[in-house]
Amino acid sequence: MSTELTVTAARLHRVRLPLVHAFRTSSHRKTMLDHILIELIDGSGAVGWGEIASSSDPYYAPETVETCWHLAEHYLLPAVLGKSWERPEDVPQLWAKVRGNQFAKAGVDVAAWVLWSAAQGVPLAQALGGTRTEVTAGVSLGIEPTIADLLTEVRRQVAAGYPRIKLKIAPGWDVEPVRAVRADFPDLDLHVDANGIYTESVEHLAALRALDEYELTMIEQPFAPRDLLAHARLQRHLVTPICLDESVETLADLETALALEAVRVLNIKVSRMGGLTAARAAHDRAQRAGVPVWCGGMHEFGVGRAANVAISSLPGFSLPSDVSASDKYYAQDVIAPPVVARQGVVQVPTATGLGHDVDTELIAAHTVATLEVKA
Ligand code: OSB
Ligand code: MG
Repeated sequence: MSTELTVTAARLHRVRLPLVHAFRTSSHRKTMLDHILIELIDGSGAVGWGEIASSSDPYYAPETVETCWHLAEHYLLPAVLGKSWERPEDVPQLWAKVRGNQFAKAGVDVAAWVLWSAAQGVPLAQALGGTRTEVTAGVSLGIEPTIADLLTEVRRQVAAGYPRIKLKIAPGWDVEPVRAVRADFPDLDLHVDANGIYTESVEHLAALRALDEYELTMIEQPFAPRDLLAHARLQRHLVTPICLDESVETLADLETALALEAVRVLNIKVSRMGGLTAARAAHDRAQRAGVPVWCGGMHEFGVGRAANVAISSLPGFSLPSDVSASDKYYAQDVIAPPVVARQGVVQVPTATGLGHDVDTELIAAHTVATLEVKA
């Protein structure tokens, strides 16, 4: 069935939620997040929700909450409002002139997919071509004050049933925490994520090569995002597969990484790729190349989390995704029911569209800014 959709109004909500447990990466520490929830509203009054999950500061990616708001208000929504489209894949075409700004684009793209799948009467996962009825979740653990604190967190998450743990690392917090966790959990599916902090200095390379001893599933993004050659050089000396995250913002980035043999595993983030259309294309390309993928996260609120679950239902997502249950992150989530995991497994919703209700009262209670724009 082909339906034309026209978004006639849109709302932005800047929403602040506290994390249940402070999170530290190689670049920064955070205790609360401001994400921008987006409503796209069509002529019939139907609403599609999306989420801009940008960090507040430009340390993971160049975008911030303010740049995303600016892009949505002045470029992306004006490009979409009043235009008719048949499929969500048509929506990114409407802002094709806008370079970069993947996080801002992703929020609007997800809202378009949610609006469309609800209008079609199908679950978002099915609209994307997903085949899994459940997806396996891993947990990403930040840098903790001490090794003992880290071991407490690992024990807690393993006891909750999560089958894979990823540890954030940084120079000075790499071989030691990995050795400690490995000693207590010899068979755990374990990997590390450096968020691009290492260089090819003698000391850094020694630490990265020492990690090869611990049977990690992957080492994620050791070097700076644009330094694909450094990743290719390191991979030649490692048995452990290198996974790329920040380096891959576009399909062309993925193509280059494949050509350089800089990527053996791909972290596909809906936000970092600019939305579900691009994330699915990256999945398809990686599958053709025989590269396993998993879905990374940005501590999404429930709306973005539901989109991550949906994309993780595609067949090439063969490794556990960072789609832990809502309660790993937030005391109360913006969707009902929240995302739950049983023994590390999350069910893919069968309800149409997003597959969860959006809790507008909870959102209103945590909103710090709103904006409505009309065609
Ligand atoms: O590199 O995957 C990352 C959070 C903020 C910035 C970067 C990253 C992360 C995570 C969180 O690892 C994963 C999650 O949402 O559970
Ligand atoms: Mg990462």
